[in-house]
Amino acid sequence: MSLPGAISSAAAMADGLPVQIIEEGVKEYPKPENITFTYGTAGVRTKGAVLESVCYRIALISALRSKRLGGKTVGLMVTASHNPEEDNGLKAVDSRGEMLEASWEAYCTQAVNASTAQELVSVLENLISANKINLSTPASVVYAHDTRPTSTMLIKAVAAGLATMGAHITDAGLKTTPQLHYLVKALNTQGTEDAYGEPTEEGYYKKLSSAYLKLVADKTSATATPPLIVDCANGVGAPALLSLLKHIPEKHLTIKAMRTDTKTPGVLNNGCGADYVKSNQRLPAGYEKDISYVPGQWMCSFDGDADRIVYYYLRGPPGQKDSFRLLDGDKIASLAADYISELVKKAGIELQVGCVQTAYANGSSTKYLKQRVPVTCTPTGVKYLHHAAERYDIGVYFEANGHGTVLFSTSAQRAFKETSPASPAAEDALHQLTALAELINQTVGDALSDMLLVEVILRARQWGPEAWDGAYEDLPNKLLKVNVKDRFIFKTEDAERRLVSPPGLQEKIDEVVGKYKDARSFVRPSGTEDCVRVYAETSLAGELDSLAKAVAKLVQDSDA
Ligand code: 16G
Ligand code: MG
Repeated sequence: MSLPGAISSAAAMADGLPVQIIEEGVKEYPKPENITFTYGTAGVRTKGAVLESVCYRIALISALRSKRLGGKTVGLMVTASHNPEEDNGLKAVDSRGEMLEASWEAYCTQAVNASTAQELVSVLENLISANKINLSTPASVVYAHDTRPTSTMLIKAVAAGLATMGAHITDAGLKTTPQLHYLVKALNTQGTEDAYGEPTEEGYYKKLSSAYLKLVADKTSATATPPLIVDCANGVGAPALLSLLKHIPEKHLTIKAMRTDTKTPGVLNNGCGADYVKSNQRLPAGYEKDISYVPGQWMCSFDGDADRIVYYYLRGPPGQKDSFRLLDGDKIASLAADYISELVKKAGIELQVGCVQTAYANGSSTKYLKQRVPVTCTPTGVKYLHHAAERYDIGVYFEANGHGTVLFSTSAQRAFKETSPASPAAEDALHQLTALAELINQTVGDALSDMLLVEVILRARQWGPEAWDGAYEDLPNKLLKVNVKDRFIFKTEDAERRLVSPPGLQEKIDEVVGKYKDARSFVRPSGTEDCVRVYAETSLAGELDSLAKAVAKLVQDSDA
């Protein structure tokens, strides 16, 4: 902490905000001119080099958030996920380990854009009075960062902001995003009957591995030979995976970790990682020569902060046309929802298992799921999916990009433990459900925990790649980016499936889509990049390009 005179006691703040120290902080971490930041679906995300002022200011807000929640611990994660290495970002985590309460996002945006210290103080004062925050309540914040080179400098600004507010701080160091979410929840439930786990990184590995070992102990492995090849995106998922594996005997999980270089500049997410594989629908660059391919070999990719995972395999030798097969977030959701709803039936308990997707979910996956469980569609962004999933007793949610998890309500978890089983099969199902609720990171999508979940189900089903892949055939689909003058004029309704603005554009899109057989297309502004995204899906592969281009052209023309 380099700021002089930082106060260490919350009580000293009873009379109001430490205005003088905030002024010094704003001077030490000046807001770059000519940049407008937005706190959106994934917090603030942009070039790491310009983010110190954002980190200092969001830290102030986090301390207020903790005070608002009666001193519970909240979290801050420094990461830009799957973005290029020079990007970075900051995301706030609420006390139950979920995303920051949406109504606070606007205050974050105002605070990071305030041009003077006075303006910043008045944003904070508005927040304090609108939320009736008692400044003398203590604050507690835990923060962590990924492997990006700018992370070290940015966590210093975070620490300075927290010190300004006299918050109790825990520097969790290098962590995956889901580990930070886990820590927040574990810290706040420690010592209660809902204790989520030991609030340490080691506690996280112990929780996941012991649940996994309970679930696979008596199963022979469908994936152990050949080993599962894991692309760690050269990010924080690499050390985390290696630490997790220390808790799991090799006979229960054999892994070959690839793209684990967290030191060489420029390699993070570069030609590898879940986003690269999903967007390009191909193997990580260089795999053709780096892996010795064995038929039936499973592969998966994490993203840069290890909160996404996609699986894939090859139907023929690497490089051969059409041999690459992707098993994305939709396929994982289908695998999990199908398996879990079956277990619930076997257990003989009355619980509603549901699935939550976004408009990006492949139409075939939605059809497959609807034949098994109720399905809800929400706008893009984890916070929407997460809250919709909470409405089911057991809510499976996944975005097609591989971010997702399963939420078990308190009553569901109680039912697993308290129901008297009617048969040995029902008893086994109840034990499995109990262990699954421990295995799955219920705070947020988690590549490590999701990977173990997939392994458990594949072993239970004794499935190889084709069997899982065969659940349904993805409809051909395409995603295009269109650069426009102002993406904020594009406004959507019906979970982003229809545009309400610019006027008349949706009708034109409907007309174009109507010309193709069983086709679907929608347009939405990106929440993380300055562009509009066009999604198109057709039943006939040969028609896909033409539909996607036609809709993209309509968007371009509307911007003229
Ligand atoms: C963020 C979201 C992710 C979403 C993506 C869409 C969180 C934690 N992350 O990465 O869920 O899929 O944005 O990006 O909510 P887009 O708005 O640029 O298409
Ligand atoms: Mg991520």
